[in-house]
Amino acid sequence: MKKTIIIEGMSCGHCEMHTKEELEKIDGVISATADSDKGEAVVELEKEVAESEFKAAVEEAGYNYIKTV
Ligand SMILES: [Cu+2]
Repeated sequence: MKKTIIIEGMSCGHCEMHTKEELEKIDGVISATADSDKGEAVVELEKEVAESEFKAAVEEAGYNYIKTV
């Protein structure tokens, strides 16, 4: 199962790395990719993860969580 997270504030590869690392700390996230050009991250999940977990991870990385689609 994959979900896309809309994020504001990433501007380069370092931002993508921070976001990826924080998202991959979440229990249930197998892997994450982040794209600063698109302003989004895609997470591969092994189980349901609450949207609030994604929000907390994105904010911990230092960016603005918009929504999960
Ligand atoms: Cu950056």
